[in-house]
Amino acid sequence: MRLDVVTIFPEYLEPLDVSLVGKARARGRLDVHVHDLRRWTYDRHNTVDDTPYGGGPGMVMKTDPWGEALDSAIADGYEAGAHDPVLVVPTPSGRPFTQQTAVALARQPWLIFTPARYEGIDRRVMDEYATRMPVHEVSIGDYVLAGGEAAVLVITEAVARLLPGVLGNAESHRDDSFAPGAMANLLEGPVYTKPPVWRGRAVPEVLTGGHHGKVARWRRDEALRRTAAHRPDLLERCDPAEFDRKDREI
Ligand code: 6GU
Repeated sequence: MRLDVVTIFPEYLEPLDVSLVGKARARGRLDVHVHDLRRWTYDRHNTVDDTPYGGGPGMVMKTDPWGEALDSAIADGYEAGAHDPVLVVPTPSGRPFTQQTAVALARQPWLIFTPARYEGIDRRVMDEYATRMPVHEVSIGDYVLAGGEAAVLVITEAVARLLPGVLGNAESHRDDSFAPGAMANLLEGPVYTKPPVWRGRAVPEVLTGGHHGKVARWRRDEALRRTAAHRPDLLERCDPAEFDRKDREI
């Protein structure tokens, strides 16, 4: 997968060299290109923003630097043999970014991120690129960040770990909170490892008993308990008949 990021803070994307995403790059699963938006400015102050038409507070990012930066990144990508770019626009006014979005983006060969600062990018930029490629405006939650760069890191990590050959164990995202399947819409319950007793606290007996059916049912019940406590809204999406069916298997 090719990733392009156009930003006025290229150094903000340095964590993409680290950890899982860094490994995905080292293994050749991810090809990351970070571009400095200010390269596409021609005045002494490298201006990327201006006052909003119609008045109001804050500044709006200008059309020309974005247009030139995106044209350049797109041309580079095509020259390198990439196909079918998808534009991912982080914005608090986007559609919610969910595990479903991550799965959909992980299937794409090429993502171009446009993290903005200030009050956002002049609308005409995305209207223009939407005529050439899919444009997904996404929000990572109901709060306001100072800019989209942190959202790019979040989205990239969620997507990269889904790419084939990136996670050590292909099974490790099967039981993820929000992964599709029997545990869909449930949060993951508690986990334990050695030693069997720590500061007088023993690991739940069922986990050391070797009965896989009982373990599965215990994990499901703990997941339900945790979901009820932390995300009661998710329980409404569960189908109790599905649990009954699973229980009969055990
Ligand atoms: Cl994607 N960007 C910004 N600036 N704020 C956000 C966000 C994105 N998602 C939630 N808040």
